[in-house]
Amino acid sequence: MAYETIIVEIEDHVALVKLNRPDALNALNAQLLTELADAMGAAQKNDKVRCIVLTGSEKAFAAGADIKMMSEKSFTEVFTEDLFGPETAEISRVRKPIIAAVSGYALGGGCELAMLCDFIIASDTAKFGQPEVNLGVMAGIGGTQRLTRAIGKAKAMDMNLTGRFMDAEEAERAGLVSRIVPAKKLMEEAMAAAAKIAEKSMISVMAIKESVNRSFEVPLQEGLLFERRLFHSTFATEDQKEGMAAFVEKRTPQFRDR
Ligand code: CO8
Repeated sequence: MAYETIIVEIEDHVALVKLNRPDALNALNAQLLTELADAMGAAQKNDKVRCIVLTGSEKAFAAGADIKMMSEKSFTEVFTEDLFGPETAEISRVRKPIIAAVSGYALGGGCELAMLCDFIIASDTAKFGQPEVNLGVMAGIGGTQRLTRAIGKAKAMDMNLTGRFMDAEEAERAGLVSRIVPAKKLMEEAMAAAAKIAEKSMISVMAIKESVNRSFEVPLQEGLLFERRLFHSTFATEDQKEGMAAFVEKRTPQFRDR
């Protein structure tokens, strides 16, 4: 598929996916989400890709779902086409890690898209918000669900009910982002984090992603059992033998994803 609203570059083992609707501050429309889901699916299938970085522009990661596209839609339309449901579900099924590198606005669907990723590295200019309430609607891709799990009820209610923005420092304090870096260093930091992940055994990496995500779906004892069994299963891999041998022999492990 040829893309018009995103740019994909594969550098070493990292797929860098850049949202590219500068005139609309990367607002998410049907075309962009279809292309993004396609690119994520392709990255999942591409054996060269071991980690994905999703980013926007310096001014905006994404300023939300495209309000102009949605403004005339009826309930029947959004319900029957399940607006944004299939594409976002496809992105959430990607098993390789996805890092969101967020600069500027990450609002509404933009904040939700960042939360669909596995962790967020934010520039010091990042602003997060769920301002849908100002439009007479509400969040629809996780702004009341993933955000609540990430930052707790008090702040999630505050963000969703008042529509206020949260700066990078507050977002880091609240647990929404994993690190803040100066705007100029954002891509360098995100690509370095991706390169570090790309050095690991993909089996460990995918199992870790699956296990952390499982913690949101099941009670603690079930999650701990799931985690322990996955841990046990890593002992069936060559990479476990290699990783532990390398530690004992004081050398760098050579993982082969086996
Ligand atoms: N949709 C469409 N166009 C947008 C959007 C958007 N979300 N955000 C910005 N744009 C456009 C503007 O209309 C403008 O275009 P034009 O030049 O043609 O008028 C251009 O981008 C630049 O924007 P501004 O001139 O407004 O730039 P400012 O720097 O003055 O302001 C803001 C930046 C504060 C980010 C401002 O643009 C803004 O408030 N944007 C809207 C933010 C918003 O409300 N986001 C939530 C959208 S609703 C949503 O995300 C729902 C998600 C759930 C979907 C669920 C489906 C299941």
